Amino acid sequence: MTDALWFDPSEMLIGGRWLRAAETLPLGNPSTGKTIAQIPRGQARDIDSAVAAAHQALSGDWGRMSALERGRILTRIGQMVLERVDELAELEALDVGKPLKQARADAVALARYCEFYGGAADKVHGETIPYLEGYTVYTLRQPHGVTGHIVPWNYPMQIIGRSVGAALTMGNACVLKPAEEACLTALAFARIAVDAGLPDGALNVVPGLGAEAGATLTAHPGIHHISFTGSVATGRLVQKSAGDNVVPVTLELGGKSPQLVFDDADVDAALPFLVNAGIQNAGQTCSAASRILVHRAIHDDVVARMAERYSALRVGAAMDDLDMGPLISARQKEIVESFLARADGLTIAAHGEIVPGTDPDGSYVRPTLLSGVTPDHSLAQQEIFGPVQVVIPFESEAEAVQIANGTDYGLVAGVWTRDGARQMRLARDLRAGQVFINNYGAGGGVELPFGGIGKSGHGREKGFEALYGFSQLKTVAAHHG
Ligand code: TXE
Repeated sequence: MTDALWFDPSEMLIGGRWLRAAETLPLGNPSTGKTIAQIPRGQARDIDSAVAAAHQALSGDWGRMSALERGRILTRIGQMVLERVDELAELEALDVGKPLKQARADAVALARYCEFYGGAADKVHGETIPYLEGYTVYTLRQPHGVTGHIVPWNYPMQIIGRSVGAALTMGNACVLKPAEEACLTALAFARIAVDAGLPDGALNVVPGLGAEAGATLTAHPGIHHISFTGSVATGRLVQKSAGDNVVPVTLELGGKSPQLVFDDADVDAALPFLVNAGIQNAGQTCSAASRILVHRAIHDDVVARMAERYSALRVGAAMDDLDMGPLISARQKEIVESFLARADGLTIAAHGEIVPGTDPDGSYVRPTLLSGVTPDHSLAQQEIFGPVQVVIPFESEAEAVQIANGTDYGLVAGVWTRDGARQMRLARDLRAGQVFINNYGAGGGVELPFGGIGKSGHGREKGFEALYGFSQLKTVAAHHG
């Protein structure tokens, strides 16, 4: 076991108790390919116990707690996360393979979610509605009950912050199934939450395989809401399970997000955003800007300047804290390489460099910038989930919008132009849950509602919208004469 571990990762949290599962799974370090820990392989019976514990929490202290008190606990968790930012960053870097400074930013974001939601807990109000004479009508926002959270491996801390943080704020009791590839910070977060005074059963964490613990959780009749972040294929299964139990589901399924660069853009300002939004977390970011659409008049110049940045990128072990780490797994590396094998006929504008001395068993790939790509090419249509960006030229605003909207996805879009009217037109016309104008926030913005259109999913997380999503509205009509 690695020195960075200050707890036993083979234990899961159910009803306030740390328990061992009947079986464990090896957890790999993507930088070295070595096993760093054994984690629980949660089974159906563990999920059953976790759901039962969550129900018990709702009928106990947690269910009776005021919004103010819930907010205080969330705020306390946020403070304790901040105190342990470096430890959490180290765990995330080891587990996910992201460079330390990126892992640290995720830990700070987790704290920020807890602070934001802690402060918001008592600020979600209902309304009074004028109705018939002799009536008083008002609305109440109440928790769904038990919420199931399926979290992927790419941003465990941020996704736990935005989904579990918001669900707890509204008084739900949560069952969290982190990804089998990366669950250390989920377990660490749970330990911090318990230390901060979160009542038993309000948060239960059962690591395990998607097809076992994950599928049991999403199909469980005792769950009242499901929040899922992951692939489209698994999202479909999750939505079917939610349909069988007739419960609401929030799906965040990734994307093929574009940044549009017009010929009046401030290219100097755009450049760092264009590149970083493609290679951040080795491109394994749902809102990665994997397509760069550039006006023909400045296309060659932008490609050359992006290529210059690509050539300076250095890839290495997470702990070496370079520009990019490895991919999460050998499997993800195979997926990315199979996409690159289809790049025949495209121009490789530039590569980054894997620094000498990296472990041959780590899942490293070179960041790759491709130009000369047509909008219908599979590399311009499908989510690669690796450090690969395609540059596509356009002639007019109308064509840019058509290309930008021309995939199955619609998560985020970025627009670089100084023309204010064009900014407004594109904000209206781009098919995306978030539009950034003269900036691009891959994964950022705790306060900013976030979610997709089309195959990117549905439902909104982050900001106050998440609090509405993690609660249900009740209308009370009182007749008093
Ligand atoms: O995803 P899965 P994977 C995309 C990305 C990537 C691809 C495959 O394109 O290359 O998906 O990644 C749990 N019932 N994204 O295989 O299978 C699983 O245990 C319930 C985009 O990792 O969707 C994990 O916790 N749960 C993305 C989570 O689902 C199940 C983030 C994600 O796994 C399950 C990750 C089942 N039947 C991948 N099967 C984003 N939107 O950011 C698996 N899981």
